[in-house]
Amino acid sequence: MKILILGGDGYLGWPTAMHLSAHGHDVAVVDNYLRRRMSLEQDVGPLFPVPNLHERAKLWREKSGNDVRVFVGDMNDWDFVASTFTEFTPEVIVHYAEQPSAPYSMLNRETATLTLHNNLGVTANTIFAVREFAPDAHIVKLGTMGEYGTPNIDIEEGWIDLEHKGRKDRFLFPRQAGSLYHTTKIQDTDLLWFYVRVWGLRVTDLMQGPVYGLRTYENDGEEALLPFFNYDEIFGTVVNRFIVQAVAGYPLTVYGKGGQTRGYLNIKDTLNCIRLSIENPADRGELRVFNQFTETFSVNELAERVQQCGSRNGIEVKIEALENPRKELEEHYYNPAHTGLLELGLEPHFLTDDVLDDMLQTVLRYKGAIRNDVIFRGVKWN
Ligand code: USQ
Repeated sequence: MKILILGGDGYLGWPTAMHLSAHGHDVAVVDNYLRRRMSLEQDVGPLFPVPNLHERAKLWREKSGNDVRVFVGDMNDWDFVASTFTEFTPEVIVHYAEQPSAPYSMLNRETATLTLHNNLGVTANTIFAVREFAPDAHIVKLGTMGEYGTPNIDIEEGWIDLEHKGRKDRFLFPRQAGSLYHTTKIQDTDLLWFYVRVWGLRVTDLMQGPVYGLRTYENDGEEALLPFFNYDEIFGTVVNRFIVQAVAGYPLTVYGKGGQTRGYLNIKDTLNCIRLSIENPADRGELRVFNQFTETFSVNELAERVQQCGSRNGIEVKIEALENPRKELEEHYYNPAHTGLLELGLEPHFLTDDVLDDMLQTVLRYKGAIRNDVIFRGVKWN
């Protein structure tokens, strides 16, 4: 299939491009390098330098013999959107092109409005472009498990059947996010659902949990093809951060009581989930929702696992409970359904000791590049 990946430069975008290309699809990537610019602006950066998209596409061509086309531009700019869609004519659009950081969205008014404009503007332009240039295309949109928040009831897979005063109907599962970034993902879902109803779009909305890892089948640990790997407070996510902190000898930064529980997945499973969603598309007029994670952990459990990983590898790892800069429940019920992707054939790669050890060994190669000053800044929610 002809697949256009929006946000092809990001942590997941480029690995997805190589994965789909390796599986025989005709892939193009779009990015305006927003993530790189935001990192520079905040004086943070990935653990190791990442070649730009043209360079990565060249490296991938040498390795696989496959072409990945590169479009550099802003999906908020309609002229760019129109020319990209007319030139490439996608059958599938994978939409990762969002400001992905909760702390960044909570820094100040400017970062909040950038998050709103970028995330909602790109989603709206994607919808309009599909309607105008690729009406039968399938939109595969990255949402987040954070859309649901942490309600005191079981979380269903996207939808809930309600009975009220003797009558029944089906609704999107209630959503109440914990950051502005996560809130824009709720708004994306609402936009998509509206246009699914009025224009009969074909959409899969993937409620993804925090992703970890570096190694994919396509990069096989090869340095120049590794993903953009952030470990700073703004753009790094908890498992990747804890591994880097362990290597740096920095006490693991558990926020508050550490009972915050989320659904996690290996980067390899993100790629498989995206491919399975593409190869088994949603119907026209369907908003299909999958909860995309493979296992749940609390922050305390993750910290202990990383501490044990340190001891196996001869590194003493300390854990430090910090005052939580975020506003979130630190002890809560969490039981989300996640059967849809397993039914499509997902075979999970769990967070085993081997996976943790492999991550730690990879990060050890870059120990000298770790900047302790970016690990914790304490971006406060209020
Ligand atoms: N946490 C710590 N210490 C840290 C970093 C995080 O205790 O040093 C805690 C946070 O307070 C939170 C949990 O770990 O309770 C997860 O935080 P995170 O920074 O790994 O993830 P989050 O901000 O929720 O966002 C990340 C991605 C986002 C994606 C989301 C999925 O940045 O793009 O949507 O994971 S989910 O968490 O399910 O909403």
